[in-house]
Amino acid sequence: MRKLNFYYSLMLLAVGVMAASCSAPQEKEKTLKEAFDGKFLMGCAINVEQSSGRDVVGDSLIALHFNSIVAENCMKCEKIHPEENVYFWDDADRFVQFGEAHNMFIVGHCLIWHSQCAPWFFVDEKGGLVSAEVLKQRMKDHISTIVGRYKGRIKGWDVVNEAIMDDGSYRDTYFYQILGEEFIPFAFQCAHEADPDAELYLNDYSMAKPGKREAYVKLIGQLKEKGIRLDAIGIQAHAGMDYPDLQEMEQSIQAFIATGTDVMFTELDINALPNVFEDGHENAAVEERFEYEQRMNPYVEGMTEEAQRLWDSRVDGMLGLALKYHEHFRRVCVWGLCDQQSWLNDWPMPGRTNYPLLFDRNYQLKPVMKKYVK
Ligand code: 9MR
Repeated sequence: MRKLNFYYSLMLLAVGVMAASCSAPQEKEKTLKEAFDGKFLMGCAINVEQSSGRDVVGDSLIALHFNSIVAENCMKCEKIHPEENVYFWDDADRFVQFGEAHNMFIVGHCLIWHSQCAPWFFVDEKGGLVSAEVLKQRMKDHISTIVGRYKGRIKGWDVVNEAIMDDGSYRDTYFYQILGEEFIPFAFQCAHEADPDAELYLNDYSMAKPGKREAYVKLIGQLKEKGIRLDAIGIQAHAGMDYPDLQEMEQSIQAFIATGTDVMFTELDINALPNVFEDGHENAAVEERFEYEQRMNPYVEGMTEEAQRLWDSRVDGMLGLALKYHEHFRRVCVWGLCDQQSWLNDWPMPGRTNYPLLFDRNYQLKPVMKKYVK
């Protein structure tokens, strides 16, 4: 009897081993960069905590999932060039070193932007606005010093950021007031001279708006006519629960591609919270601010299932467009790693709990992404 039990146990063990060896091996989940490999680069905007190694968990996720990075803030004029002839390189250097250490396609953001431009840039010693000649010299110094320092290491630059209004008119910035439309080709020329191999981009938000679309198509044509290098249009893609209209976005993608220029989603995030702008307008202008209101912060304890479903469908909608046009999409870049790190917790209303990114507050990839990485 005991012998029988022994053989019986042996048989059970053998059956178990056979079953285990016959069952399909566990499929390892892909990383995001693997999931979209061959389609487009997967980028992430990183903050100085991350580029300096202080966000240890975040850094390991960025290294694992992304093959491109962009500097969220440390290369903006007021940070990197706060006074005339004074540059602050520490954060930008660390950002570039981080990208190189992980073999990433490194993107510089941004050379010419009205916002976050250091105040000295437009002012002469008497406090008046500088002449066109002086502004051009300052732009040239700024661009050639920064692009030159990272020549061959930063592979692409947002040269001009947010130059056009939603209705298609030029934004009334000091660059425009002093130099007119010429400030754009001039900036591109300076960047190209400083690193002839670097890719050069125009970058803007609300690109699904017809006025903006038309203005950019026209601008691309003008730059091409002048023989200016322009590699791709950066569609920032700061989206929300009800904007942009995906059909309008698709029309913009098609219109840009039709000019022979590639496209990218450069600052993708999806604002999960109620739109505080009265007319519900789509926006990413950092200077717009509202007082905190409790009713505008409904998901402090977490999103409702219904809101989550809608949010997920917005992610699928945006990624669907990038996948559909992947032959012309160079990169999809998210504007931050985890929800708690997003600028959208404090813009345009401070102190809200937002859920705009692909990783949650516990550094977990959100369920909506599982189908892409399986
Ligand atoms: O995410 C950035 C935030 O941390 C900064 O405070 C803000 C001002 O510099 O800029 C945010 O990034 C902006 C980007 O540089 C350009 N497009 C709009 C982005 C969101 O405002």
